[in-house]
Order: sequence, then structure tokens, then C-alpha cells
Amino acid sequence: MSCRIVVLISGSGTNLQAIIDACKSVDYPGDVVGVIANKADAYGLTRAQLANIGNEALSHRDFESRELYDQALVKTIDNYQPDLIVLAGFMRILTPEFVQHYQGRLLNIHPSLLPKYQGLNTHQRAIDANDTEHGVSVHFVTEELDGGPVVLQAKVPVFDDDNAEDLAERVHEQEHRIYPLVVKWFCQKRLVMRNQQVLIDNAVLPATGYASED
Ligand code: NHR
Ligand code: GAR
Repeated sequence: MSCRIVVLISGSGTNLQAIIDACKSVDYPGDVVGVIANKADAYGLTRAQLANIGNEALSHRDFESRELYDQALVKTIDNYQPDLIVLAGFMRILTPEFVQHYQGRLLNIHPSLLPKYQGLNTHQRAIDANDTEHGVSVHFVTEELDGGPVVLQAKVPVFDDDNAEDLAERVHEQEHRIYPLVVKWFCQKRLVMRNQQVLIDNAVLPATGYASED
């Protein structure tokens, strides 16, 4: 049985596209069955339409509170009977109730080498700090914002004349490599979150994820 994946987005959806493309390969163990955006004009919804994937916009602006929005989001997502929920550039903080409902089945890609630069504007913050390396992390989502256990990271160099857009572009290339890979591991049931740790093939990963140097 193929793993049913629902992807949440807010914008252009290039990571969504990378996962859709990976799913096209015959031996990939998952299928994107639904795409939900919190913004009606998110280009990722068009990507879903072009791939014949169910999609809908659910705007947080139509709800009086985060709790009510997340309750509606859970209902919308659960219509697709997903095995895995993937945040791919989804820009709304999720309530503890939402996170608990999908505990262990919720992944995010965050554009920094966590635990560095949790939150927003990560590329500019890496430049401002004169970092020589930067990168991206895929992690399980827990109630702690950008604090869930890391599965996999990829590093990129920061060059002296980089602006935030240059750096974002370099990071994006790595995002499109590692997110489909982690989703594949999850679908193969090789990846499990237990007691705030990640296990792959029953072995506990270090805090910075698979194949880290330290
Ligand atoms: N929710 C929980 N509970 N835990 C996490 O780890 C989450 C999460 C929701 C989203 C993605 C995250 C990122 O990768 C993510 C991880 C949005 C914000 C934010 O401040 C912060 C982190 C992330 C996503 N959002 C503002 C808000 O008020 C809105 C900003 C906007 O609309 O532009 O929700 O970085
Ligand atoms: C990605 O770079 C992702 O890491 C980042 O948003 C971009 C979405 O791009 N996520 C966050 O900043 C979460 N707060 P995409 O829509 O082209 O996949």
C-alpha cells in the first residue's frame, strides 16, 4: 500500500513539486493525495492542479482564532486519509492540538542548520552573522517551533558577496534533494519518531540527523 501524503504550503511550492516528481517514479513508495494552502493565490495549488492532485485553499483569515483555523485544517486534511503530513513552506504556526493529532506523522523543512536560526529570515541572519556555512534541515514537527528532532541536514557554503536571495537559491537546490529522500524513508517505514528522537532502521540518530559529522 502506497503512503498517502498531504502537503501544506503557503507559496510557490517548489518543494511540493520535487516531491510530486519523485512520486512519479514507479518504485517510489508514496503518493501526494492532497495539497492545502492557507493562501488562495499560492502557486503550489496550480502545481497540484497540473498534476491532477486534489487541492484546496483554507485561509486563516476566515477564522477567528488559531485554534478554530487548525480545527478546520484537521478536518480538511483528514478527508484525504493521510499517512503523512508534509509542511513545505507552510508559514502558519500550528497549535499543540494540531501537532498532537499528527504526532510522528508530521514533517517540516526549515531553511537553516537547526538548532541555529529557528523562526523566519534565516538566510539574512546567516549572512549577518558572517557564517561560512548554512543549510537546511528536515525535522519532525513537535509543539516546540522548529524544535522537533532533525532527520537530515544539507550544508551549503556562504560566499562573501552573497545576498539573501543568492543563498536561498543555493539552499533550495539542496531542499529539493533531501525532502523527497526523507519522505521516501518515512513511506518505507524506516523512519520513526520516539521520545523526541528519530530512529532510522531502529537506530537512534544524533541530534543533527543522519550522517552528521559531529
Ligand atoms: N508549528 C509547530 N507547532 N511546530 C513547528 O516546528 C512548526 C509549526 C508550523 C510551521 C514551519 C516553520 C519554519 O520552518 C513550521 C514549523 C512559520 C512561522 C511563523 O512565525 C515560524 C516558523 C515556521 C513557519 N509564522 C507566523 C505566524 O504567526 C506568520 C508568518 C507569515 O504569515 O508570514 O504563524 O520556519
Ligand atoms: C523553503 O525554502 C522552505 O525551507 C521555507 O520556505 C521555502 C518554501 O519554498 N520554509 C520556511 O521558511 C518555513 N517557515 P517552496 O514554496 O518553493 O517550497
